[in-house]
Amino acid sequence: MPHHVAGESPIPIVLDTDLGTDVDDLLALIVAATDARLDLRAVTTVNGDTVLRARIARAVLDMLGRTDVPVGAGARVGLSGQPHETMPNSFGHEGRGVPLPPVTEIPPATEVLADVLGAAGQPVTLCAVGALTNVAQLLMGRPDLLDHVAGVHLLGGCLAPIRWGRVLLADADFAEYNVSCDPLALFALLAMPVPMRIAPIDVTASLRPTSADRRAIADASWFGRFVDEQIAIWLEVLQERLAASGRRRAELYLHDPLVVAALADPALITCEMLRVAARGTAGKVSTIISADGRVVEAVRQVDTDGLRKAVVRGVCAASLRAGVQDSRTVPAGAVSPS
Ligand SMILES: [Ca+2]
Repeated sequence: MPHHVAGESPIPIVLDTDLGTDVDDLLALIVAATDARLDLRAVTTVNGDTVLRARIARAVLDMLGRTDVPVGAGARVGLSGQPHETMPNSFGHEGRGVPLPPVTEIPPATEVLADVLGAAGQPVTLCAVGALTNVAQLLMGRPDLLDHVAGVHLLGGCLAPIRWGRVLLADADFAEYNVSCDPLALFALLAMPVPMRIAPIDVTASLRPTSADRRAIADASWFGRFVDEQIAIWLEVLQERLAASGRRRAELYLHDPLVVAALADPALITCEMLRVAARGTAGKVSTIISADGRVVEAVRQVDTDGLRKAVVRGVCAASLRAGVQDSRTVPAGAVSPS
């Protein structure tokens, strides 16, 4: 696993994301695009309207002056070729409040990923914070590129009961969204000779920012207000869904940023090497610790305060970059009129 040490060159990464639905992908992208310890080589999108997701990525990268980062649009459905029966790939709000660039030709994700891996002088870490389809498709089609991958770091799976304090929210066999969206991709990746790090949801389900973090984000120039509004849109959409099913209040979780921030700062996480297997069918897939599983590096503990600070720092750094890009005018649509 690449660990950054002061003075070393930044770690080359790509971010494969279902940006646009849960706002935590946006926070992951911001950390990836601004942390000096990381060298973001590409962003690729997965699951549902991947062209729209790619346009959102392009808009955010352009705001940050990262016009150098290529964006690819990936698989709309999983490796089965069919839309998932129980996992929605869109909540309908994707792109709201984002100053989207015009629709142009966007290259396929696997093409962008293959180009980045092929051209890289050192192995690249694939950060997968959505369904695993693009990554599996790439490495199944181009096994020659396996040597160019430092590791696949994914947000997904569940290895222990999910608890909030003493309250049991879900059992350890919980069918986590990212892996369940494309079970075949998970099975394929687990069978590949590529190092894997898993940040499972039993660990990330307790990672929440504070209200002071939200204020710090909102105060970080027009870009911070844009991020804060994206958070508000997501929480509103999520709250409508939760209310319909009579469940708890919508909260913001720092699932996806953990994958990226922990790569920049390994001190944020404590990992264990565990044997992990996948069980289940298309509708319900669980990751389990099993003697016949394959060895993965599993995140078991997180420095929550450290992660919160890394995310706020990322937004502040992004605001500075965005300010340099455009110190006089706010891009149309970046912030709704108040
Ligand atoms: Ca995601």
